[in-house]
Amino acid sequence: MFDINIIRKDFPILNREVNGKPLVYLDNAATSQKPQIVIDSIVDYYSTYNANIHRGVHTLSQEATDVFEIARKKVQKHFNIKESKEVILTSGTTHSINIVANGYAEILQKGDEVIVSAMEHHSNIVPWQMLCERTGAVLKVIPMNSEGELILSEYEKLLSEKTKLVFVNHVSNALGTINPIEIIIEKAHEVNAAVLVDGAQACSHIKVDVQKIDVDYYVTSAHKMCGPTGVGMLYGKKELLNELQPYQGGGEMIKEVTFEKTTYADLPHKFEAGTPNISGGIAFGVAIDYLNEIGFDEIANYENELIAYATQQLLEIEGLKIYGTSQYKTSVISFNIEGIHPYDIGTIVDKLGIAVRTGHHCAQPIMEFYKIPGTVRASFSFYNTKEEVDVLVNAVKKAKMMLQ
Ligand code: C6P
Repeated sequence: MFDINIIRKDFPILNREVNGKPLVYLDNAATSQKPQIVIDSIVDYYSTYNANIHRGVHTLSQEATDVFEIARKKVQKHFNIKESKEVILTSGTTHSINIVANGYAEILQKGDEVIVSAMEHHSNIVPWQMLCERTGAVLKVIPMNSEGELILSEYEKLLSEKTKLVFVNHVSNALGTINPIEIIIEKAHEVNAAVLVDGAQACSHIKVDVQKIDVDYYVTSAHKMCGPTGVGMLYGKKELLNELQPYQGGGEMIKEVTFEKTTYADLPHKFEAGTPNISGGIAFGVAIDYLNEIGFDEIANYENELIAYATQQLLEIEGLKIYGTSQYKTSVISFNIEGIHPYDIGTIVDKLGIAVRTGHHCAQPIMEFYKIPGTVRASFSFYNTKEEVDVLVNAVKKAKMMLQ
């Protein structure tokens, strides 16, 4: 049973006030709030079994190693990953993408082509541009339409035997569009190109089965999924990850080191140089359990109701325009009011206790497409309420009155 009142009690931060008003947290696409059980798991690690992992024979080290590896298995199970060695625990989506992009520096040849979409976060653009500069590969872009949907017929025209990689987000952080990644993957595989899907905005709303969608690399951040910052996942098919050079050298990623030559450890350790974010990895596993206990179908149903209500209420405000109007959307509403800068709306609603993000959302090409400086982005989670939508709508109306 999805009971919003019980769920809200799990999140201590939701009790606080901001500027003398109850906090209305609508910046979930930037980072989610954390339930007490996730916070407790971090405190528990540091209070009772803090030690470095994979290194010591002593009891604390073994306890910490066991719990960290259990967390890896939770990630594996959640995403239906075939083998736990295919789960690389990274510092987050950005780190995961850079590992793969760096690995392809040794594989791509001058004149090879890679394809990105027009609605990517900078994290899924810049590392590939750097790769193209290093290798002489050519970056092509899948265009989008004014609803904020990728134009698949144009994508198909870009694909050829020269295409080596396609990288696309599962859900756009600035528009909320859910991209048809199954079709994108299938078409890329027809020309033997590998696909990396950036799941940073998808994994708190959608339960992803990497084997079912047959994706080659899937990346995400724990902090978008009620977990802590500084930890995330790189999933890659074993045979592909084995072909990539490690991104960083250091402790724990080696088999043998001499001054003449170093051989690398097997997966996943080859890509996990140095002491990892141990408490973060453990808490990531706890967050995954927490979300599954609530249930992804329940989360999606509830959030869909919330987004439909918020969209309808906001559209009643004259001059308000929503960017990202696909019918396939998660709970993000990006909007502007004619003649008002998004930053000014964000500042006024903050005075009323409401957290939204304003600006380009690290997705400047989208803003360039719509010819706008940025948007106000309200992003909802399963712990938000219809009453909070009303607070937002009233605050936006007030801001409009003050600014126009
Ligand atoms: N988007 C937002 O407010 P990191 O910072 O590595 O955890 O995630 C980067 C990232 C990559 N891809 C997508 C689709 C994202 O949305 C993000 C993070 C936040 O939209 C912070 S910029």
